[in-house]
Amino acid sequence: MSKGLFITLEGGEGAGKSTQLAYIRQRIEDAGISLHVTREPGGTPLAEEIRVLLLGQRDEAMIPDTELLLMFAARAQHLAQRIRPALARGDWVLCDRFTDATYAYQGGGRGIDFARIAVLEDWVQGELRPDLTLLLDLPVETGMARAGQRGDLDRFEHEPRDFFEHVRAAYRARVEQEPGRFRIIDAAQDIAGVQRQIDAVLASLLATGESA
Ligand code: Z5A
Repeated sequence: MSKGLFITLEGGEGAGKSTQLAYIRQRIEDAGISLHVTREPGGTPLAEEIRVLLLGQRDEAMIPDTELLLMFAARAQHLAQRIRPALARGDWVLCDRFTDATYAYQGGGRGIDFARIAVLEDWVQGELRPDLTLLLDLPVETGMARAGQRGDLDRFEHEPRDFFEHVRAAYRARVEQEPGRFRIIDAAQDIAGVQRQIDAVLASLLATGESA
C-alpha cells in the first residue's frame, strides 16, 4: 500500500501557526503534491463538534481527564475518517496540531503524566506517528502579546502565563524524546524570517520526499 507523508505543525500561544500553515500549504501544492490539510481538535464534522465542546466556555469546569479523553475521541474519529485514508491513497497530510499538543497542553499545562497520555496515544493511533513535525517556538510573553491582539479568546486562551510556560517546556521535552522528528522554527522572527526557516526544511523534503 502506498503511504503519503504525515506532517504536523505545532506551537504555543500566538506562534503564528495559521499564518504559516497557509504558506506551507502553498509551497507543497506548488510542488504538485496532492495534499490534505486538516486540524485538531477537529477535521471531521463529528470531531469539529467535539472541538466546540473543548474550546467553549461554560459554567461547569471541564476536568483535565475529560479534556484529555475528548481530545483523543476527536482524534480517533479524525484518524479513521480522514488521516489514514488520505495517507493510504499516497496523499500528504498537513495537520494543524496533533498529539504533541496533547502532551504540551494536557501534559505540561494540566499536569497529566506523559505516561498516561502515551497509553491513549498507542490505543488510538497504533503505530501511526507524524513523519515530520515543525515546532514554532517563541517566548511565551511574545506569543501572548500577539494572541492578545485577536478578538474572542477560547477556553485555553484564558489560561495564565504560567500555563503557557509549562506548555512550552512540554513541547521542548517532546523534542528531546524524539529529536529526529522535530524541526524547531524560531517563531519570534518576523513573518519573512519564519518563512525562510520553513523554506529550508521544505527544500529537502520536497526534493526527496523524506523528512531527514
Ligand atoms: N489543544 C489541546 O489542548 N490539546 C490537543 O491535543 C490539541 C489542541 C490538538 C485550539 O488550537 C486549542 O486546542 C489550542 C490548544 C488546544 N489552544 N490554545 N491556545 P488552535 O491551533 O486551533 O488555536 P491557536 O493555538 O489559537 O492557533 P492559531 O489560530 O493558529 O493561532 P496562532 O498560532 O496564534 O497563529 P496566527 O493567528 O497566525 O498568529 C497570531 C497573531 O500573530 C496574528 O495577528 C498574526 O498576524 C500575528 N503573527 C503571526 N506570525 C507573526 C510573526 N512572525 N511576527 C509578528 N506577528 C505575527
